[in-house]
Amino acid sequence: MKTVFSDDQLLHAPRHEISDGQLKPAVEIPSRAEIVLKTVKARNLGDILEPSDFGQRPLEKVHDKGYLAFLECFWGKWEAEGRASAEAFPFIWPVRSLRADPVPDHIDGQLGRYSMDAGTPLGARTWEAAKASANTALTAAKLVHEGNKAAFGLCRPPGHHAGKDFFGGYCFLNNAAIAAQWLRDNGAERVAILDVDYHHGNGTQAIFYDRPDVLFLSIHADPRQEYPYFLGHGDETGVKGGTGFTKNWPLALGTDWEGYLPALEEACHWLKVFKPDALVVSLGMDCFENDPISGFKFTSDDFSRLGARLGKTGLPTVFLMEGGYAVDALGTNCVNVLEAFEKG
Ligand code: SP5
Ligand code: ZN
Repeated sequence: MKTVFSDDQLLHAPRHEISDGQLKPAVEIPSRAEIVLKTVKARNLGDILEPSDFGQRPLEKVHDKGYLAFLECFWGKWEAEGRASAEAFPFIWPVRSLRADPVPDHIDGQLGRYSMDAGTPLGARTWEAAKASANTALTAAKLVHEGNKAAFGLCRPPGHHAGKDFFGGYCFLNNAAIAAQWLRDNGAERVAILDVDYHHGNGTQAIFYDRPDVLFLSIHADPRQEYPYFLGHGDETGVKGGTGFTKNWPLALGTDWEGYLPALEEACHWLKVFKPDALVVSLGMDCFENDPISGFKFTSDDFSRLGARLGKTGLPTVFLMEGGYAVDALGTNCVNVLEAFEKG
């Protein structure tokens, strides 16, 4: 399987996140990509390609133009105001009874308007890295469109929490949504997204919630107990024409492979019914038992089991990396999925 990656994705290098009432060391860090790349090479998964530049158009098909302009211009404004900090955090949000529009002129207002949490700092080169990550996803999608059975977009920063007009959950551009939309625009009639990151893919779900052409399936920690807390419940099944084309499997903290497998089998059943032209997998490795911020119990071998099961679907598949914060094991767990997919 070919892997797509660009060094520009390392330019987003957050120092901190707000967690447990403190500024804690960031967990979504460049070394995540580096260890996966190293393992892809060590295990000879296949060629490693630089992404092509797809320009602004595929980003605009998923994201709001004002939001994209905000991401692009934010750091210049931050510096122009003479802020001392190396990264920016939002601290106010337009919750119920406050207005999300008009978008404030002030950058602190804009930060809140275009974000969902305080765990996702914006830095000087975040936009470049996020764009490179989206181009990596698009290039992987194109490889599958051109007839490769599968491809791996080594995306970082991740994407699945990012919505049409907000960043959060370490995500800025929704790589999976951008790839799925590009596949739709290039001949695929139906695209399925299977999100196996430990956290619910709220951004991806919301982007396709009213659409029957993109099936969204997500298996994740129950939002009653876990981030992102405000989406990903079992009763969310889509709206309007999209009714029935979103399915969620919220699982209890402590879930292991045995507890996970029935949900995975159901998700694979719906893939069979939907018959997509292509599958996009939002591939988080944070179900791992030693993940520092997560509560499932996957072993490294369970990631091979996951890959083998996905391989059995026989679908052309675009793998895009999402979360996974046990850095030492991240390469092994990720390549276990991809290798087993190819063998299965
Ligand atoms: C892509 C992805 O996996 N994003 C995850 C974002 C989760 N952010 C919230 C992290 C909260 C961490 N709190 C940890 C408490 C452990 N004591
Ligand atoms: Zn996650």
